[in-house]
Amino acid sequence: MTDFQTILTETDGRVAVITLNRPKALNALNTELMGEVVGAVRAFDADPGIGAIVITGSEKAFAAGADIKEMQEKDFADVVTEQFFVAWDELTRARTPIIAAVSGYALGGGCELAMLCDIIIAGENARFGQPEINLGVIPGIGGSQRLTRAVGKAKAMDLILTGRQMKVDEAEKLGLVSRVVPTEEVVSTAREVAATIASKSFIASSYGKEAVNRAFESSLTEGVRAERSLFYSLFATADQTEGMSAFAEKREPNFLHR
Ligand code: CO8
Repeated sequence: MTDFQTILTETDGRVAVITLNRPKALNALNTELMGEVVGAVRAFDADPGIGAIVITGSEKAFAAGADIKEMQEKDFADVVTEQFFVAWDELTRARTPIIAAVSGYALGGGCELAMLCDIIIAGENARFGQPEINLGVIPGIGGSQRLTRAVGKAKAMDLILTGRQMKVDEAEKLGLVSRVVPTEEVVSTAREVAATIASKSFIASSYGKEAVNRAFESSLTEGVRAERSLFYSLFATADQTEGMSAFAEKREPNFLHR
């Protein structure tokens, strides 16, 4: 995977790392960057050697939002005909767990990108917010929906209607972020979490992800039914046999991965 203009990619064992790399624009998300991130995630998700993906930015900015200078000239017909930013939805179809390692600004589309990921590891300097209201618009990459489901109506209304930035302690208290660590340890912690996830059975981790995501999209009864069906089907895998045998034999499991 080479020839990217706006991101850097690397792999470390079964972990893939995608680093947003538009430092002069605080990693503002333009169409090119979206295409590259989505393409890289698609490729890593199809790679049997990869078990978890980390998406990160710089220490100053995970991403300061959609690229305002790119959006500035667009009118209604442009955004409708281009299906502007719809491609980000593809991240939700990745089976591989994705971890956002967030330092600095995660605003607008940056906050939405973090919320498109499965786990958010945040640095002490992280700032989350949906400031689109200051530009005369509202979130457009799922922010009004995912933020509301993540933190509830009261806080989502507050953040989306005032456009204020939220410090990391508030984000952690609200359950938006999974862990807060010193800023300089964000990427290393995310890599460690990713390596831990990548060491498990891939089928089990992707089903675990699917089951949790189902909670966001269905009723409790339907979600529990979906979980049960995923749970039962794992008993058809060699990884279930291996995992339970390893426990009984007091040894580490050797999962097939995929
Ligand atoms: N877009 C484009 N350029 C940006 C962006 C952005 N979102 N954010 C920062 N930049 C650029 C600045 O223009 C500046 O460039 P230059 O040096 O050429 O002037 C450079 O990055 C550095 O920025 P600042 O000088 O402003 O840095 P500061 O440290 O002073 O401030 C802030 C940092 C507070 C993050 C500030 O840059 C800021 O407020 N940025 C905009 C934040 C924002 O409003 N984000 C929301 C964007 S809208 C959005 O995300 C909507 C998504 C939904 C679209 C879906 C369509 C369907």
